[in-house]
Amino acid sequence: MRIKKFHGVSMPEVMKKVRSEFGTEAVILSSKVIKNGGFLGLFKKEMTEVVAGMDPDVPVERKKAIPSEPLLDKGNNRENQKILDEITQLKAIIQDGSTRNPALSPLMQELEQYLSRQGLQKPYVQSLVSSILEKYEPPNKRGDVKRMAVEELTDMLRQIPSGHTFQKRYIHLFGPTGVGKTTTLAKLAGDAVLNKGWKVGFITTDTYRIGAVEQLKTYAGILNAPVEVAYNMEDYRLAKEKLTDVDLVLIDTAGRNYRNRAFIEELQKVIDFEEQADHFLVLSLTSKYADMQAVYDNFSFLPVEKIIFTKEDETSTLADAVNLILEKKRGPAYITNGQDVPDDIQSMSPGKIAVQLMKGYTDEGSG
Ligand SMILES: Nc1nc2c(ncn2[C@@H]2O[C@H](COP(=O)(O)OP(=O)(O)OP(=O)(O)O)[C@@H](O)[C@H]2O)c(=O)[nH]1
Ligand SMILES: [Mg+2]
Repeated sequence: MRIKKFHGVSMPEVMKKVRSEFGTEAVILSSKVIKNGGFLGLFKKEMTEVVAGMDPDVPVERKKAIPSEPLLDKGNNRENQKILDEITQLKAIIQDGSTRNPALSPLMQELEQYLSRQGLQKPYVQSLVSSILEKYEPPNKRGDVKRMAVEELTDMLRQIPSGHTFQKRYIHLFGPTGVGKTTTLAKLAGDAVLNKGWKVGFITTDTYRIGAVEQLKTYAGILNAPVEVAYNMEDYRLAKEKLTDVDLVLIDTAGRNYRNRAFIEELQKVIDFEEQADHFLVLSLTSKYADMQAVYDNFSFLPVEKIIFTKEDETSTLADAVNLILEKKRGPAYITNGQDVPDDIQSMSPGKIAVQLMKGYTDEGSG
């Protein structure tokens, strides 16, 4: 590890120096305020001193070439015990597996641990913590830490377009089985009919699951909206022609195991992706992150602009939504939080997500 001291008049200034020399991988080992300069001990200026370290990329060959001098010295028991103790400590730190960085202030360590426990991926935890250290004076109250984290997280998420404004005439929903596509489509239709006074129509291409058409027809009946069923691309185009007098057409699709690319190819045979339409991928927050990534990746070559995350009420954290948004640079259009149509859906903004993720971080106590 390369270790170096950095100085500056403020923490943000020093952090900038650390980053420009050591990059984002730098580890802060300690920080303190020191007095510098002056004359005969007078007029000294306050400076911030940070000791930072960085792991240079040691090539594999060099690692092998380390001389084979014995680490433990045969005759010196006390010295040997000291080395063994240090190795044990290092092992414990490595096995801990958390992002705990003992060089950070206790409050910032606590923030790191909170975010990691929520399930936020390590690089995002680290970049959040370093932007806080870079931009603000070191916080000394939990309330301040929370406010800064919400602000920084909002900033990170704001780079990626989110929300939905009903600009396009067609809305398509795709996604794995049972994530809530049909229910969400009914919620969106409810919003358009009840709040905008629009006339809506549905097309369903889910001719696969028994009862799927009836399920949609039940919702459509309540909203007094027509339903067209499409078995193939020709039906799909005809259905659109039949619905020219409605303001918004909502298109439901069958839930399939989209970790398998073949199902996406099948989908392309029925849905026209060239169409000027909103294409939303629906993912349940109760599913495993690796599976969400795999499904997203399979859809990534299609014009899927945004993600709808469902079943927020069945999970304790939005961390995986944040991970996916930041990793794939695709924002959320909505988050749904219950089975009730049309109420249990929220348009998502970066601020709301940030507040949600930090809501378990209380102003007092630990956690
Ligand atoms: N808890 C909870 N349940 C939801 C939510 N959205 C949908 N559901 C429930 O999830 C189940 C499946 O919903 P559907 O809308 O049929 O899901 P789908 O994706 O259309 O399912 P397939 O068409 O079979 O792939 C139903 O019991 C819904 O009530 C939500 O936000 N929270
Ligand atoms: Mg369905």
